[in-house]
Amino acid sequence: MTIDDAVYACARLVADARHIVVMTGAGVSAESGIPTFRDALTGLWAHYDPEQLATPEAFNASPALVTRWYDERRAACAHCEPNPGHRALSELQRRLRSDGRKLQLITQNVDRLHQRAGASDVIELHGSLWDWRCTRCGEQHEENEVPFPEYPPRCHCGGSRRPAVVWFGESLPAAAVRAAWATVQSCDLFLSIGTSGQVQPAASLLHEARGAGAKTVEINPRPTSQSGIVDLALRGPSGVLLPRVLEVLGSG
Ligand code: BJW
Ligand code: ZN
Repeated sequence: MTIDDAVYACARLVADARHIVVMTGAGVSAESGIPTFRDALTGLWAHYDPEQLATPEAFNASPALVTRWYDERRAACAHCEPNPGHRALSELQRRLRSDGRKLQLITQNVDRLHQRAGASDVIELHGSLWDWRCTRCGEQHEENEVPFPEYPPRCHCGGSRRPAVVWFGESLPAAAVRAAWATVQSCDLFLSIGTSGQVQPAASLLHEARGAGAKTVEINPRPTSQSGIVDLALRGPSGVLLPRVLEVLGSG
């Protein structure tokens, strides 16, 4: 199948669906200039493994180092803009809604670029770089100023603040899990975009969707561990392919 055929096939699935769930990963933000989670870290961070840094153990051992890593990523995100892939998904969500249909976004990303592109009701499975909470009193704040004056940032109670993201070994936010698993049970099309599908339990949502009888589509420049089980795979960057799907839908 050529890429044009795949784009048309995807547009047909979208046109026929009533309830679409889109699950995104770091790849959807790559064209905004945000490195994917498993891309090599650069500069000061070149010697670190992101899977080691994104853990409660790393934070407990080196809170200044870990909070600085997150603060630098937060500052980098503040200078990035949503790309045509984010905007195409928001536009599709608006179009479906005006048609009495539904597109529910579920993201593993912590960058908030879907929301900045105008998407609404985004389920954040792994939290956000913009929310921080105190490890002593538990108070949570949205922090829009970058950078912090010190690492780790301090709460008024004297405790250390940590990013309200989900690290390895931690539970996902209960409300997000409930909402994500519930919406997938009633979807008829599931799109997995820009994720390597390596991290659980997020990766299992595609299996849940298949179990519920939904068609499944993957959009990714590279094959993933889930490529073998999807109904349709589009090989290429989401910032190019999603606007093409929208264009085909628009032309009828
Ligand atoms: C493009 C592109 C372009 C490039 N266009 N695409 C069952 C079996 C084995 C292990 C486990 C299990 N259940 C739980 C675990 C443990 C663990 C886990 O899954 N480990 C695996 C590594 C094996 N999971 C957990 O610990 C989770 N908690 C949990 O399950 O609690 C209960 C429990 C605890 C302990 C034991 C058992 C149960 C929590 C997971 C939290 C993940 N958090 C992170 C960090 C968030 C904060 C931060 O950003 O620092 O979330 S890890 C990281 O991975 C981040 C991401 O959201 C997540 C997914 O990564 P993603 O988005 O897929 O990115 P990449 O980089 O992997 O892939 C990018 C893709 O984009 C690639 O495919 C590219 O090709 C593609 N791409 N350009 C489209 N232009
Ligand atoms: Zn506090």
